[in-house]
Amino acid sequence: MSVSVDRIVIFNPLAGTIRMNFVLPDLEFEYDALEPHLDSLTMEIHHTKHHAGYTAKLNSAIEGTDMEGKSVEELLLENSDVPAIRNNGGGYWNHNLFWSTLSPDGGGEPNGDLAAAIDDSFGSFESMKEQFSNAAMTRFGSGWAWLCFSDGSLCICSTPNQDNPLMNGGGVPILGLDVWEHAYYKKFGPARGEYIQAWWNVVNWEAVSGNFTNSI
Ligand code: MN3
Repeated sequence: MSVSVDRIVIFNPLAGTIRMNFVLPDLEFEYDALEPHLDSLTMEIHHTKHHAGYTAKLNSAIEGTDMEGKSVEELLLENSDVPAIRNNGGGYWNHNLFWSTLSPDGGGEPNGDLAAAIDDSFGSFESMKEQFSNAAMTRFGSGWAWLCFSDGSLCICSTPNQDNPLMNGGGVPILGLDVWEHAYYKKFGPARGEYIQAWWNVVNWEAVSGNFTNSI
């Protein structure tokens, strides 16, 4: 699995136990670093309110249950029938992937093995980009678009809410785009298509290539 799970161990002197919690990861760049493509205020709210909220609610959902101590991937695979895990574990994992595949130095096209795999699976980078943008555009309501590795090739899909393909055997996501309105409405209003086009300029293909290598 390509996305690291950040956890801290807490010693609770009252309970006399050691508890493990999921931790909101820091971004590797400033909130305004993706301007003018993705705006600073949206990035800050998205990270400190939305992603932080999923993280806190995930920790609450597992506290004191036999789900404590599982990795987030184990929770998604084994416990996604629990709504609080599906929504908040999904939200936690999805945003970890999202931030890690963004960069102020992003955009352009991948190279190496990932570029070859995209050509094999979609014919060309442009064709993949078109299919991915279409999946993101046509996801009704809130959700995500995904580029996944599954059964030896790459595929594109979308999921509702904070679901992801790990939950339903749809493959291992190596790139995901958040199309919830909270991800774009302040800057783009209802123009989701403009947000999608802006986002391509900050995709960190080096990170996506690393995810691809780890998933095959
Ligand atoms: Mn979001």
